[in-house]
Amino acid sequence: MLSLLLALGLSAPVVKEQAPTPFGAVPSQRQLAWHDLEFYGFVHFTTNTFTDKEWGYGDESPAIFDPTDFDADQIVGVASASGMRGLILTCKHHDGFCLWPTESTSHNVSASPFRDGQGDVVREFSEACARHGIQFGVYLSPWDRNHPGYGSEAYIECFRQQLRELLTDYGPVFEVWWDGANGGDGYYGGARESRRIDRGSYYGWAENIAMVRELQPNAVIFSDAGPDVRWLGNERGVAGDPCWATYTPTVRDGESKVGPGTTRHEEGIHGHRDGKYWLPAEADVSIRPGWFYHESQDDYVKTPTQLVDLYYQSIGRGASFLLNLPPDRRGQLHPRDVESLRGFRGILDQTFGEDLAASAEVRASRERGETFGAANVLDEDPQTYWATDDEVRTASLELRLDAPRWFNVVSLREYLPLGLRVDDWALDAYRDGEWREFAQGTGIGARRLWRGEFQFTDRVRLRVTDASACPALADFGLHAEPARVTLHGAPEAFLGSATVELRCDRGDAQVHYTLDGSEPDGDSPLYEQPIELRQSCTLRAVAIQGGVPSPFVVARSYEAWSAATLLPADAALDAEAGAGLSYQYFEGGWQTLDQIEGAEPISEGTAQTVSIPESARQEHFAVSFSGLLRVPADGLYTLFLSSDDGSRLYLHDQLRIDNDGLHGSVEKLTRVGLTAGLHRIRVEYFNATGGQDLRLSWEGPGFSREPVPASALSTRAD
Ligand code: FUL
Repeated sequence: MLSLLLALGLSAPVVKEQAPTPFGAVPSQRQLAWHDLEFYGFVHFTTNTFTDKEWGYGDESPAIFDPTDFDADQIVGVASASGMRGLILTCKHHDGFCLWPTESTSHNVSASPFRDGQGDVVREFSEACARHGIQFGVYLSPWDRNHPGYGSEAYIECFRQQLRELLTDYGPVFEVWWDGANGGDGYYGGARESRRIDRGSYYGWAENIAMVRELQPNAVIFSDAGPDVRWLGNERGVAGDPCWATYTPTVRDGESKVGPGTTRHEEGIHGHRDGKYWLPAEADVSIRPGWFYHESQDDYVKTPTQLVDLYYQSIGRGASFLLNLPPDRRGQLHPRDVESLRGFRGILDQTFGEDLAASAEVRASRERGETFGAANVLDEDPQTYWATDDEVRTASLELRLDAPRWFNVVSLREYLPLGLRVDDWALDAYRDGEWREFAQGTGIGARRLWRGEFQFTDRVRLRVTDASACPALADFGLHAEPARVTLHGAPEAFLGSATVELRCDRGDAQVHYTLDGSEPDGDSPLYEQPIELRQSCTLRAVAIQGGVPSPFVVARSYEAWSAATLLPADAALDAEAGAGLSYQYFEGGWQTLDQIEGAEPISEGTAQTVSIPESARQEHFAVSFSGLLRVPADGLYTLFLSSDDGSRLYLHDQLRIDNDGLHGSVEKLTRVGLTAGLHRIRVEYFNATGGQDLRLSWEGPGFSREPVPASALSTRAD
């Protein structure tokens, strides 16, 4: 053919190399668009904001929904300034109150004083999203604790009408969010009873999905079962490492079929390498312990540093990051949440504002011709990628920078339309005449962020060490986080005096600090040697590079204690019966530990550590542990209690940690001076639905933080 063309004097057509064939499950167009969002928010707002609850029972009067200064633009403006590309509003939470004037039930915003009964929160919200150029999504709880017909066909009609209204009247919707908490006790139009439904079949999911497809073909649907985006099984916002975008949801024992709330969601954290579907993970978490606003949690807003960690633990592992921002009773985001988001954004902007690889030269060990050349990983175009010939399973890409640079973040992306191809990889830096490996990992997918110790080099290499199909990589970037100071040595509480050491992760930065809690700057004392602390104080330190202070400010309060304040061991308790603690196990639906009082235990036993007994069911149970804590030496101890949902810890029958309430995994601590010997301890815990977690750890004189071991626990003889 070619010779024929030449003979005829015609030039040969430009033959582009053929693209590799896709491997395994691949994303749909709507999923590809969703991957681009990466970071978006939840807004939990309803009657719960005014009753101070996490789950309304369904009997709340609409009269209480009365925000004093609702401002959708404030909420959406803050979200968009923090980098969110969409917001999902709880149009209806489990209590059934609808934030729009729906025709489906009178239990809605038009029966409230908000805008004199003429208001529509969903409209104000969706319009504010459009004004700020971010996408709008809907949370519509399948469970409805208000509706009289919940459990029968009548409610399904109502649910579908609500869905139809939300998907028809409020413009484009990017995500429909279906929760798995389904069925249980509620008001149900006055019946006040418990209603169980078959989660797999009751809602007729196939028809609901078809309705979303018909009315909003570009919207993705979220649930633990997908079909487009999956829950990853915890509400801490942390994806597994690796977190494959491919997944095959399977039903839990006792459930009829795959649907929201029926799956083995614990498998969502890693996904399945050979999963049947492209069903990527979404990592959801609240900026506060609760999903709704509670004034009592104003001191527990996640810090910028914690939010940045979550960014790497979600987006950095290929999941999306869904961060909840709960408006307060004014109907706006609280100043502390706003401040934290600003700090978070500042850190990310400084980190990702410059790609140190952008002007590098790039070479590949193998290339699939010019169209799929190595340079594609450096251009800004996500549609171009580097690939190798089909049979290649190991290959490398080298970046040569114009001069040695500091970096501690590496960003990688696969070209998703061709599926997940890379299994294992490693990163090397060229230093002192040789390649040195500084990282390795499994899986790349939508985005893989390696973050670790600073490297200083002008040559960086990615090695694909194993792949299931020839690699196809769209992005390879290098970034430097602002410098960060860490504190070492002195514990947060000490007897007498203690010494603290300040370390900075960048050799080219200087550290300045204050001891009176004030903001440190270049005029504050320069850190030169370890600081001796003799009294309670708040230490704040910052790294300054080239005159610019880092947005990472480290702050810690230290307490100086005296020996006279130690809590004495209970001399009457020197009889120990055996290792571990006694426990009682309860079953039932609760929102707080107070409600368990007086309940009869279903079983009793001995537990080696404070953790959820293996025999416990998935949801709606409680456990109470009691016995003795053996304290090895006089001194200061910190006890940390982490739980999802609520927990409490008592020492000598005195409440020391109150971590009660419905919430995701939250850790609280108590610091206490104890003398050596036996101290009475009790821990109470309950789980409603969703993720579950219970951990007790401690640190004390001579040992750093560890789970409280069985050897420090004993049952009581009496
Ligand atoms: C959970 C719900 O029960 C919580 O209230 C919250 O809406 C969260 C995002 O999903 O399972």
